[in-house]
Amino acid sequence: MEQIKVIVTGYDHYEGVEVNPSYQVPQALADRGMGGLTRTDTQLEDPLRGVDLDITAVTLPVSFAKAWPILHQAIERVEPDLVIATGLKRHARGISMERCAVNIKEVGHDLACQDESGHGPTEPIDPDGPAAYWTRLPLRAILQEFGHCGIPATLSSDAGTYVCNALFYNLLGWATKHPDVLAGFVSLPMVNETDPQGLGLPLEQQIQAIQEVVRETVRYYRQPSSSPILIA
Ligand code: PCA
Repeated sequence: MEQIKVIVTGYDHYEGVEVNPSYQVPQALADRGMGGLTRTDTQLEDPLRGVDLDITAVTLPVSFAKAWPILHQAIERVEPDLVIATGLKRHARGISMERCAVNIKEVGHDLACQDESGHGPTEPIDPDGPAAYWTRLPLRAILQEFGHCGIPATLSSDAGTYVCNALFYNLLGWATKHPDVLAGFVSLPMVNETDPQGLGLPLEQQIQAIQEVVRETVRYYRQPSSSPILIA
């Protein structure tokens, strides 16, 4: 049986957020695996057939300095085939499939660096790095599958300028030297059962969304020509 190792990441505590889906969703995948996921499109063969899927959840601190080194250590330990990072995008209504990571971090998110207007300096993440990296996840196939399952989602060109984007940028920079590994970032909305304004999606639907991301990424990993990566 072919073993495929997956790391799914999220964050522990995020200021002012009671239930952080990016903590809950990776844990649920590590506990349940793909259990309970039923296929809606019977024309495609299930890419998980004959696969021993090993899912590791990694919880990261919301810290520019610490998030990537901790994920990097986990990658060296697990030697994954796929890395799917997640984070919370507070004002999103559905799942945001992130196309690219940009070489910018707004240090002003750190309260200690803010000026009176609440802003701080903007810096490159890697002064010698490219302006952006494209995701390595098959976004078109994933969005099609979301359509079949009725999961609200959009393409996004912007994971922000905070820790999520910096982690995404560092991850994709690492992936350029490891072309066999597929890696990308998915932003999750609030859990609507716990959001005061009911914004976002139910936790179970967010878990299902990341299960679909894993499944379609495994399909692409096993048959690279089967699901184009959408970058435009
Ligand atoms: N969202 C923040 C950091 C942690 C998270 O879940 C961001 O958008 O960068």
